[in-house]
Amino acid sequence: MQKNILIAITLLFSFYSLETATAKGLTAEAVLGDYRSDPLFGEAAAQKSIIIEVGDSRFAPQDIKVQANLNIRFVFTNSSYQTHLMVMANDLNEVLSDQVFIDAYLEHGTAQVNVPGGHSHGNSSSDDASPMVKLVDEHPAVFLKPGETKEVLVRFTDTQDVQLACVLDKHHKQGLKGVISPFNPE
Ligand SMILES: [Cu+2]
Repeated sequence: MQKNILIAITLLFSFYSLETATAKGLTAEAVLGDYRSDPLFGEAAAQKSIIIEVGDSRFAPQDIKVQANLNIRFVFTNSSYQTHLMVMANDLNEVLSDQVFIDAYLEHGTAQVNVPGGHSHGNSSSDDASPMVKLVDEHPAVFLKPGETKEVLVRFTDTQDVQLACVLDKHHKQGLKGVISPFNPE
């Protein structure tokens, strides 16, 4: 009888100390490793942020200089009454002629489910605050309904100029077109 109580007390203490030890060692780093340097760690992976306000016939800034080989976070806010699909490409015509690419964003935009609290879920994360770092060849894009703010993480691997434009309803011809110029630091 007494032996059982002793065992019970011993077990209780060992559980207690085990729990305490685990709680003390339980940091984000212990679970996730060096997550801050993980390129998939979204916002934390951005080394620079650029805020772009999209209007009806122009966006600002429209002439953007970025350092090459850095993760640049582009945050777009649509302050117009129209829907825009802002895309980056070395050759904008490649995107304009790629209706499948454009349609994927349009469908996603309408199929999007809004959850109370403002967080949105879609069945594709291609234009959401996706934690993926995009390359120019992948044609980084954000689909923006009026009033929406969305972001995309991009890395420019060379210093070739990149076109940034809305590819919907010929908006690029109405002024929604600009240039991103990557540079290498001296
Ligand atoms: Cu547009």
